[in-house]
Amino acid sequence: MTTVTACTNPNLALIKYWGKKSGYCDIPATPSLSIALGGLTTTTTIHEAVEDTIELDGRMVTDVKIENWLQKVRAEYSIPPIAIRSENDFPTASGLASSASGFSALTLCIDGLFSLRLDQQKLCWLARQGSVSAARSMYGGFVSLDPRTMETDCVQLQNFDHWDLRVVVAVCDTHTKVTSSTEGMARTVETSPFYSSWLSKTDQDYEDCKLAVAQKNFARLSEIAELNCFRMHALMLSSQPPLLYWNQNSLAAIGAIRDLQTDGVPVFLTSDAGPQIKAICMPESLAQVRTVLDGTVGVKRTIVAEIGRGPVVYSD
Ligand code: 2P0
Repeated sequence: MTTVTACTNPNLALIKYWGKKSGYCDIPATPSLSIALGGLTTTTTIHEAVEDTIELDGRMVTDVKIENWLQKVRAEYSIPPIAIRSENDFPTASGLASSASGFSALTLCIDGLFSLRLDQQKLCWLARQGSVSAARSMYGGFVSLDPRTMETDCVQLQNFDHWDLRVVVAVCDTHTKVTSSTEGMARTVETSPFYSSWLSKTDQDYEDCKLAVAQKNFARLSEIAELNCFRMHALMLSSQPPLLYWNQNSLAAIGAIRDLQTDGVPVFLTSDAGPQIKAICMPESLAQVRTVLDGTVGVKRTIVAEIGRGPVVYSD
């Protein structure tokens, strides 16, 4: 085997991770629950080389996050220099967590090429050393990452075909974000007077969301996921200096989704550490939701995803 390729999906959290456990860089403070974004793929290929090289979306780059991650991996396993080539079939500046799909794909490539044969929890642990949310991209479907368990378990709660939901991403800005998630959440933990409330509320949001997903209760899921998203953005805003990830186009997209809800369309929104707004709906409302967001002044484009099936790995 000379090369290994892994294809993974980015993921979208319905219950958010914002803040690490005190003293750790790889353990979230609260449980999160995400969906794999099918139709959006990161494809990563690696092979042995004379020195480490990284090619991202066709360009040779220096990537400190990947280099630091490789150092951590080599502290555990004997890994020779590798050439990495990684491509996203979705825009990197679209706010679609390419670090999650990127680190999960890279983890699977290393496991495959060097026959590490790691079990699923160890793979998730390794991916988390790059980006905590990368552990969730190790699975398709509905996924939970729970730090309250012994191993900080990352598990698939439901397979991709459990519930046919669609996601419409309203791209509201195409520039790279100013404050990274890592930096932003560290600032929140240090400075927000509301961080302890966030910690005490998220466990319940997570349990409620898990139940709504199991029961396929769209109305309940809408309520909990929006609440959790707005709580996270309120928390970000309460940091010092404040973290405002939205722009006027994000507010226009939120307004458009609110209008759809007022008209009785089953749709809800969520948003991460960036300006993009994501609308989640049932397949029968997809065309209407997309048309409205495409027609909203300020929305640059829309991207549609379904529930993803999870990673695929192959070798040559
Ligand atoms: C999430 N985010 O649960 C939340 C919502 C952003 C907002 O996971 O520091 O890129 O590398 O662990 O994994 C972004 O966090 O940050 C994230 P690090 P990561 O999806």
